[in-house]
Amino acid sequence: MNKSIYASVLSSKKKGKKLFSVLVDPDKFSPEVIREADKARVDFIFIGGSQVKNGSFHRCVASIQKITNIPLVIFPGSREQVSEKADAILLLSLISGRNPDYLIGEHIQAARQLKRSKLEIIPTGYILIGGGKKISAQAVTRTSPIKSSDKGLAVSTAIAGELLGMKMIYLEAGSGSKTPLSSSLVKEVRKNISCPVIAGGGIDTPEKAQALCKAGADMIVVGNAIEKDHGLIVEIAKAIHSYTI
Ligand code: 1GP
Repeated sequence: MNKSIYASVLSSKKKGKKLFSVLVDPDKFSPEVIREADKARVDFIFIGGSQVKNGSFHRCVASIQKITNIPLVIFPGSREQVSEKADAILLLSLISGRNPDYLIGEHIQAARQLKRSKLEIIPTGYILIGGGKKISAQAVTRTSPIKSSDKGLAVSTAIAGELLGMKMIYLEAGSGSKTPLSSSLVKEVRKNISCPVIAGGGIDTPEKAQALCKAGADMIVVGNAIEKDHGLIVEIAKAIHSYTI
């Protein structure tokens, strides 16, 4: 039996090995991205998003599985994004927001299907960090992000998530954000919790990915930048996988 995805994340964290996940938006899916991810030995493919048209999600899951053996992890934008064909799902609770639908409501709607499925379920605290421009997750979820200058609130939110039993904390600067997470914020969160920290949003160079690894992120997620330039997958993978503490 394959080792569980969460167990492999924990084991990498213990060894100080940083992980790279490529995020696929099903509406913009290109098989070339998956082939490049294979070449670059990307650790996980994330699939999902907050504005995905329904049919494309399931078609895309099936297509990816035909091309690669890289574990496929659902990063759900809504309860419709559940597929038995994936390996795992991040059961995201938007703990930076106060919209009950994204804290627990969507989960209740999907609960029975998830319970019946063989998907590995990884409860994950999802924290939106805002800077300048409004990010799309903010509009979709009708919540306010935590200001990037408010490190204290970001840290307390991450601690609360971990105490509630969430197995990972995902710090999100927003899809296509002009400014990725600040290293100092990631550092503060890392210092105060012990579960794996995921960093995503606006990472578009190997240097930015490496800076967040240095700050303490255990996994880096990149979507938009690699859709525009597939060659970046290999470069960012090298930067992340060669990083040593
Ligand atoms: C978005 O964190 C992910 O939810 C990735 O963001 O598309 O900006 O890389 P980008």
